[in-house]
Parts: sequence; C-alpha cells; structure tokens
Amino acid sequence: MEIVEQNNMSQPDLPGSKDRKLGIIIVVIVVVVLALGGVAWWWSSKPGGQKLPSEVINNQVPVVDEDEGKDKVVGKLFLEPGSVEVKKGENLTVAIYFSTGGSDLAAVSAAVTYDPKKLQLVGETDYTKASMSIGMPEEKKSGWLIMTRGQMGDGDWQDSDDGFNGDRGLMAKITFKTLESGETTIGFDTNESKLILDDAKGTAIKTELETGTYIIK
Ligand SMILES: [Ca+2]
Ligand SMILES: [Ca+2]
Repeated sequence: MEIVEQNNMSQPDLPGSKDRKLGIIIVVIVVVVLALGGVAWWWSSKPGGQKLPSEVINNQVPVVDEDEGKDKVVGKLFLEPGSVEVKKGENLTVAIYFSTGGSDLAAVSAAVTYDPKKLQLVGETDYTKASMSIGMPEEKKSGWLIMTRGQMGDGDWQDSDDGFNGDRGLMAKITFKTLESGETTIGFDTNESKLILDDAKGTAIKTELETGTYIIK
C-alpha cells in the first residue's frame, strides 16, 4: 500500500487511472461474489447440504461455534455465612455471593427465599460493595426477595475483560431480624435465580444454589 501511495505522490495520476482502479475494485467484487455464489451453489447442491453456514459465506473458513461450551459453564449462588448461631431477637446479616464459572456474566438475579415466621427483613438491601454496578428494582414479598444487578459486557462471554467474571461476586448484603427459636434456612428460588451470560442473547447458565442453615437460640 505504501509503495502505491508514494507512486501516486510522485507521479500525477494518468488520465483514466482512477477509473481503472474503480474497474479493478468492481472486478474483484464480482469475482468474490461469483466465487461465494459458487461455494453456495456447490454446498446447497450436495445431498443433505441445504443449509449453508454463514461462516462459509462470510469468511470461507468455518469459525468456532460461539455457543459451544455454554452448557458446560456452571455458576453458583451462595451465602456467607452459610451457617451461624444467632440469639433470638438479634439481627442476622448475610452476604449473597455468586461465582460465574469462569465466564463473563452481564446480569445476575438472586431470588432469596426464607421463612417469614422465623426471619424478618429489616432495613434496606446493602449494595454498597456490589460487584455489578447497574442496579435494578427489587421485588419483595413475604418470604421472598429478588435482587437483580447488571454489568456492561460486549457480547463475548469468554474474553474476561468486561461484564463480571469471578468466583466471588458480591450481589448484596441483607439483614434479618430473628423472630423465633429453632433452625431455619435461607435459600434461592430455582426458577427466579439466574446467572446471565455476556453473550448478547440473555443465556442463563447452569447454577448451583447453596442453602444456608441458621440456628436461632
Ligand atoms: Ca465479555
Ligand atoms: Ca471485551
């Protein structure tokens, strides 16, 4: 490219040279289109070859399926502490963490479930050290709290430089007042808790949900 430009600098364009360049470009485009058309025709004429992967048309080199491996990613939602003893009437604060299973996540919904006879949410959810910067409205009902947060990604769930990627992402801290003596659990709802990949498709990964067990004395 440099040589061509230098030549153009030192020699004024010959009449018609721009037209010639344009002609070359058009010829190249026509050749490429014909070649791709040929590939497409050859592919579709093969027995059982009706579907032409777009990768072949665009690059002529099949690329790795970007969805491959997503089903093998396993994330986790867990609580800290996972078990503790608390005196009745005292507060119990638990932190909700998530592990991304090595992939970039763009959003996390943690639907915490608890026994409202034994535990009562007090105060506001503490998002001050949350690992994801974008907050979304909570949903609360008796025995339930759904928290959702997001982090800007780029649609590439494997590049590890955006979204959130890590074993110990903090969703939030929540505080309960303990109401009744006995053992109680805090867990996560299977359907509402979701770890969403940074794949621009909203794919939820497999997620282990750990339940915490708490003794109220
Ligand atoms: Ca990414
Ligand atoms: Ca990136």
